[in-house]
Amino acid sequence: MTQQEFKIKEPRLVSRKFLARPQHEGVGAVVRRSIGRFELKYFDPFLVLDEFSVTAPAGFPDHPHRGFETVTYMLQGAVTHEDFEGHKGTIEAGDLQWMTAGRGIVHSEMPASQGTQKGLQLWINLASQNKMIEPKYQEILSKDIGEAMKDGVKVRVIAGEALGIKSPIYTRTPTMYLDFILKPGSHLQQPIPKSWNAFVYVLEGEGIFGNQKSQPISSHHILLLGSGDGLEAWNKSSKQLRFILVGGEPLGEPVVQFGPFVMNTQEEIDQTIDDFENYANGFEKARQWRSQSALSLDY
Ligand code: FJE
Ligand code: FE
Repeated sequence: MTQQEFKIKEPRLVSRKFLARPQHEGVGAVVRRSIGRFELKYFDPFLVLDEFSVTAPAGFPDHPHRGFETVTYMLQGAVTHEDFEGHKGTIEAGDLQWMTAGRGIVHSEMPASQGTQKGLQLWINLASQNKMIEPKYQEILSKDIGEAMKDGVKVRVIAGEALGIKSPIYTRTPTMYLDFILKPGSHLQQPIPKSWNAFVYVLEGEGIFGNQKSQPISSHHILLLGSGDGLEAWNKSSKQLRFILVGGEPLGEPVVQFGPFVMNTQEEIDQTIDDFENYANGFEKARQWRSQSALSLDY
């Protein structure tokens, strides 16, 4: 059955809603954190969702990660990343970096130009058997992200599949990540696997989600979706509506987090801190390394 023929039998309703207010993170950066805040510590398999805003000289200087993936999707401006293996690049508006930290990455993420750089960073947990894998990057330029348009609904397929377009991104934790723009008066029906957790984060405009009679939701809100086989959304306003729909298969494993290290047990976290301090088990190259941006800004 093709996606066009798919009928949603059990639309998912909004089960919880949060407004992500600005908070300070990194060095002088501002993030609107929806997942990862106190009231919503974890939405299996998602650890953090930040809508970030950085203006030079602010940024996210040299810091480590272990045990999960970071997905950075730029909305405005550009960010330069550099890691301790010499992997370096700049991601611009519409570009995507899908980084599997695995056993360990130390990197910096800094504004690449003047003005304000905006984007989304999502942290996706890895299953216990994948936490110590080799780090890996998947990078896609804006022009290479698959898009489709149908009945006033435009989608950019970051991960997964929509309107017959498939993303080339390999998701170790099965994930869908769709960027939708709905013209005024349009209606969306998007299948979501039944066993997955899924949420909507509104970027622009106002939308109605789940139930046609519910109140319109505006930007910077996250909506956790309840059970069902898909999402229905409506734009009944006079402006365009933009939001992301993200879903993932829950891992159902214990989570022990210490800042940028996410493991299954306290023993594994203690080992990780030990590895980081002693440049071992994946952190060997951190011994001598400092990012160019850190050196030039004298952090
Ligand atoms: C981090 C504090 C941080 N959200 N959004 C502590 F700020 C970070 C971190 C980020 C980050 C980076 C970008 Cl480019 C976008 C972000 C948090 O780097 F990793 C820890 N541990
Ligand atoms: Fe990082």
